[in-house]
Amino acid sequence: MQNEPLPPLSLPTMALQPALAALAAIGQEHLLSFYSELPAAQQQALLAQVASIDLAGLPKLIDGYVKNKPAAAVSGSIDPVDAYALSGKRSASGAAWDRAAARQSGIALIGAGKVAAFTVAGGQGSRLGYDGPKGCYPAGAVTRKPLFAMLADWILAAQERFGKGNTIPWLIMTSPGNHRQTTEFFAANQHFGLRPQDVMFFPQGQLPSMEMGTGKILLAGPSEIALNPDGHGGSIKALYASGTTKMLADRGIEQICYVQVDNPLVRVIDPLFLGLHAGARDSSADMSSKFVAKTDPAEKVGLLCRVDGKTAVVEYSDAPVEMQARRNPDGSLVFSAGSIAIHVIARKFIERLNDGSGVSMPYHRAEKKVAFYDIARRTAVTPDKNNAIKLETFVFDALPLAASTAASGSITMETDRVDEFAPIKNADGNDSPATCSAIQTLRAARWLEAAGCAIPRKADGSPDCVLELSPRIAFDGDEVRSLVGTTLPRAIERGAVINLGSK
Ligand code: UD2
Repeated sequence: MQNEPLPPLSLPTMALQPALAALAAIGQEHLLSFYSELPAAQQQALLAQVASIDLAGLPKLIDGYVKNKPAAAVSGSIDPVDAYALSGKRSASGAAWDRAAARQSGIALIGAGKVAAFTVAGGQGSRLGYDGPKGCYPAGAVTRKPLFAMLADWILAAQERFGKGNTIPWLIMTSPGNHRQTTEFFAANQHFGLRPQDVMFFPQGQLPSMEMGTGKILLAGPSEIALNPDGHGGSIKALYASGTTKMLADRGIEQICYVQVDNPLVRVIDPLFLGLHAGARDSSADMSSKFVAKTDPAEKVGLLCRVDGKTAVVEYSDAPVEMQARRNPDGSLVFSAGSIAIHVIARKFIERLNDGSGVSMPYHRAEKKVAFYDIARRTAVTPDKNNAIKLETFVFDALPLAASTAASGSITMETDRVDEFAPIKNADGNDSPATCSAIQTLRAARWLEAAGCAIPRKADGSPDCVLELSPRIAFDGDEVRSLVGTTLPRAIERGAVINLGSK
């Protein structure tokens, strides 16, 4: 657990002879081919990398995922989830649910200091092509605020409204590759208004990239093993191993609000979602999820469903096409719960998954182009086709490990796409900075219009302006209603570019 200033990451290390013996036992001794030629510091760093790999578990991994492809993940019965739908009804039974009561329960949890925010920010962001941690990317439609600043605003907004003097800690999972840059960015930006002691960084684990076919671990250079972050599922282990869950327990924090770094619209701390997850008669679900309704069966998001009676996310590539296309009589999709990677996770659930009782997350295999150092030719190679297998774990694979009764295991809540989902994944096209800005504007325009503010619209119906509305000014559409005509304008001019509410 680290606040600032940050020392370099200290890794456990290993002596040469035991490292060589352990590697030779599993046919990976080539990793030390250049050891004797390296300066002492690089020798030590290389041995530390070796020590970070679970060598004993590697042969099983290579056999199951590299030399062979695991069988398709989905088997058993698959049913739609019984969601808390936006309509105010449960999707399976049609029974009404009490939005206001759930929200009040969530507010009480925040006010009692039982809630932390958590952002997974260890990914490599390779699709965006941005040179730096993705959270540093300028995403504000008007202000160009970085993603981290926009997420911080949501935390501050919740703290200001519901904290009752308690601060909300923000946990940030980095990866060894972006840890230093991330922490320096926070320090340089005064932690975006949060108290430095409330922002806690910890790096996720890494897994080696392995040559396709052989399972040989690749070298990235003579003194460096090709390692990749172990996926956002690595957060389940890293939260515990870093001492973060212990710190949370010491602070009396029970719930962890999990969000991704790439979605600046996400209501990081959502009283309603918290209340549904944990508010009922002091009992808490283990891990809960938000979703948006899919309208296009081909949309590439995981599908929240019940697999053999347990909540799970089935990746779009693993779900039968026919199943994804099935429609209800009213035309809506039967399997419509598109996972947008927003969860609340009980601290006790993370502790249980790490209690040594052998629960483990499955790995997912991806064939990738990985630059490597050719040992025989002593040269760096940039492949032009897939040459390696990367393995990752996914956080949503913890869902089926939750208790199986709906109440204590997992609840699923629908949210509005424009209200809460505008991820930045690609440089252009879908899920790009341009679509993210457009959705920020659209959401502000909708909320303002519903509150009686005049919004100029283009012929195609889209807002003819650029708007960015800080959550610190308005947490939701209801708050906008009370502010139009005072803090917020009654009308927006055609073509205007307005930052509504910088703080
Ligand atoms: C994820 C989901 C997808 C949908 C979508 C919503 C998977 C496989 N798919 O897609 O179903 O919910 O998000 O936006 O998850 N990260 C780490 N460490 C890693 C890898 C990723 O911290 O080793 C973080 C990353 O920084 C980001 C988040 O996890 O905040 C998502 O990663 P991604 O961009 O790889 O996920 P994506 O777009 O494939």
